[in-house]
Amino acid sequence: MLKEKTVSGIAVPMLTPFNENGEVDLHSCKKIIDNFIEKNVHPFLLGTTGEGPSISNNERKKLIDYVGKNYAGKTKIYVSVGSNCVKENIENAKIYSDLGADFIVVLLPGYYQLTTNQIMKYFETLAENSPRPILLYNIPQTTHHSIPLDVVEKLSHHPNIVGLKDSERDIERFDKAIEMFKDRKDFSHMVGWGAKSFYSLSKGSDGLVPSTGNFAPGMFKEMYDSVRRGDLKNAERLQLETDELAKVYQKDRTLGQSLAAAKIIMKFFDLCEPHMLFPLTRLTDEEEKIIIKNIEQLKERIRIY
Ligand code: ELE
Repeated sequence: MLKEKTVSGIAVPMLTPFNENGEVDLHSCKKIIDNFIEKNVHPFLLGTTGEGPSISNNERKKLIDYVGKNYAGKTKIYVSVGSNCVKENIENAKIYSDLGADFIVVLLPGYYQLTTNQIMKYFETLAENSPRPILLYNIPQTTHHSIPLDVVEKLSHHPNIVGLKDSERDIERFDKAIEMFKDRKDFSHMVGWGAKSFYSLSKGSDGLVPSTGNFAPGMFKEMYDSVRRGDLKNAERLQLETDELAKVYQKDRTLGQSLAAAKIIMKFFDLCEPHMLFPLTRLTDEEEKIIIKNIEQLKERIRIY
């Protein structure tokens, strides 16, 4: 039986809000997810942007339980698994599915160098054991492995594998993958590279996973809708504007520092406090002030929504 295409649109890799004790702050989760739902985008929990790998198992379950209980059926809930222990990933895929996840987004274990066959077998094992469909998550920046596209192609025919979320910053790879999957009715290409959102959508990608969507979800939804209806000019304008927003927290920062900076912007929009989970830490007061100043200035020129 042919799978149907189930993954498209905008899934925002949600920054996880914490209180000062490092516990997940559910009150802020509500504000963030209500805003997503208002803008018609979906939450993607426990990803790279969400400090997923730093969060304890109990806190992860608390978050998914809350989101499942309050939002299942109202939005599509994506949740990442990505420990180096395969057994734990299988268990978590089951637990998260029971708690309300619609899709399990699977990272590669990054500790040992894996062969192509091991990568293949790993994803097949997860797909066979996950009660919910899985997406392959390619992010060599953190897992130190790139999932080869011919492996993705083979896996794409598995009945429980519905898409690729690609965050590898390699434009040739993007071109090849989009060409490979754009006409497939049963497998999705999701873009984990904010700066290439418009480019990829206009070539045939199915959707976006942009970190800037945490505080500007409506702008990405409008970009997506604009491409779908052929208004490329408007979509391109939104790309340029969201690029400017991304620069405020990403330019000249490590990935971890950029997440701390993004939380300052979240605070500016009253969406959450800027607490980070150790080993990531907050920025200095001086840096925080500069970010606020920059975002205030941008807000004069760009409608952020
Ligand atoms: C993506 C990229 C987002 C996000 C996750 C994600 O957090 O798990 O360019 O910042 O939008 O991997 O990191 O890229 P930008 O999937």
